[in-house]
Amino acid sequence: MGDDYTTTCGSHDGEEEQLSWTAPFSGNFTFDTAGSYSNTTVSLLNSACSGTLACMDNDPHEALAYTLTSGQTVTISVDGPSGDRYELSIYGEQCTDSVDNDGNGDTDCDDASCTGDPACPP
Ligand SMILES: [Ca+2]
Ligand SMILES: [Ca+2]
Ligand SMILES: [Ca+2]
Ligand SMILES: [Ca+2]
Repeated sequence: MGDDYTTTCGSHDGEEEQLSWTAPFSGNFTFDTAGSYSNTTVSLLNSACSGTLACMDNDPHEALAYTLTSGQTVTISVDGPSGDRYELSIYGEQCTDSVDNDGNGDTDCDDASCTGDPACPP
């Protein structure tokens, strides 16, 4: 860990943990730091870490939603006070597989995260 990246939002920049992650399907994904010990900031960067796609700093934890296409790779950065460990959950709903992928009780087009998906007529 180190503080190599400065967040573009919020006030909880600090040492960050970053990981590269590839979307398993096209959809709206949520990057959730619920359960982290300290106040966090979540950022999504492009795969080269040269640009910030999205940033969220709620109090204390974030559920940052972002739409990605299948196979798209992003870098997730979780910033917070030095020395703390962070919890990160990633979930999303694939809108056409008849499975409740994110386990929230709503499947495919019944799930709010599929609102606006081409597979789900309004
Ligand atoms: Ca930082
Ligand atoms: Ca926060
Ligand atoms: Ca599904
Ligand atoms: Ca669901």
